[in-house]
Amino acid sequence: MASPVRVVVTGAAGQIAYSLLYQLAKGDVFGANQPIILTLLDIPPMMEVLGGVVMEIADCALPLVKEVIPTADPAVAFKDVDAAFLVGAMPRKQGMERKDLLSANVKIFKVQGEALDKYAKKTVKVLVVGNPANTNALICSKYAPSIPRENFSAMTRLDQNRAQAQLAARLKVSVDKVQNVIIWGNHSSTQFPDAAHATVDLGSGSPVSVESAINDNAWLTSEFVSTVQKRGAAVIAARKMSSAMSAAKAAADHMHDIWHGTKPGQYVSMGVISDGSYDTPKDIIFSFPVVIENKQWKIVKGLPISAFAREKLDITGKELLEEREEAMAVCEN
Ligand code: NAX
Repeated sequence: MASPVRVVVTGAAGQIAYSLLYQLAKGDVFGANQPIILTLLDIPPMMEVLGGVVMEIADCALPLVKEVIPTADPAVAFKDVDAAFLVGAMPRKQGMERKDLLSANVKIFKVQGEALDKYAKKTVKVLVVGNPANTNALICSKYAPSIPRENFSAMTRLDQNRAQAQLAARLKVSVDKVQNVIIWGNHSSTQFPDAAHATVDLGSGSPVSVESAINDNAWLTSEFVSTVQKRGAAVIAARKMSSAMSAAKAAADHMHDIWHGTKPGQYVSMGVISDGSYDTPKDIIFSFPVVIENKQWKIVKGLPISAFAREKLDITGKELLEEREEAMAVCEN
């Protein structure tokens, strides 16, 4: 049997982690035969709750789990990790401005970046889920200069999965028949869910463009976009809590694809360090379509960008530049 992969989950006593840990422990992400050591980080007041989570992992009786280490100490949590799911962050409280949330959370990611730099393997793959995910990933990477910037990514896979599900429902096909829908930019309400390059297999075996299959450009450029952008808020309104099961599934999908690669002809969206592709600002974590091979992503280049898409890419890029500025001011203080 392979030697265990060492994986840290932060915010391990929270609701996303509660769904994510089961998927990790049963082999959905790193492989059905890949043993795993889980280190679970949360803050000191959550240690009792975390103890309950550890009991439940044991009670799942899953053979791949070799060890579970609950801790409030980043030095323990990040020691020699191969993969990191940075889920833990402060939730937005009533009356709190976006700016206040950003200041509180980027500080967490500064500290965790420093800890990754000091304790993790240099090959560690870091997925940032905690919001504001793109900017947190940027800050985390900045404070972990000994780890390649390409090893940090931010999660927009939930938005991609939501978009794919909306298109599949509209086309009355199962979700796997829809491919290559793109989420551009920030994981926020300025994100741009783009179906212009998406394809659907309607049963003939050879995919056709989603645009031609739906044949309703007004829907694709208005209702579809806003439904995906506002899906998180719709879930909160209904559930009184934010997306957790779907967020955990998306985190698992994201890391699965980093680990095992994307399928030929398919791409996925993730927030990665921008090289200025598609005339986006450089050095922000921007969600692009990527293909992955040997645990390395590459931005899919050369897709035609319509005037409508251009405007959307510019709006979300501008927001990320503003977030970067605010975050740097907080961290340098
Ligand atoms: P919860 O509030 O249920 O759990 C968060 C956990 O993080 C808590 O147990 C808390 O004690 C812990 N925590 C806080 N500070 C910490 C620190 N410094 N070190 C370690 N742990 C710490 O939130 P949950 O619903 O699990 O959501 C977690 C984060 O994911 C939030 O920031 C949320 O906004 C974000 N999301 C991101 C999504 C994305 O697509 N990128 C979608 C889902 C989700 O909204």
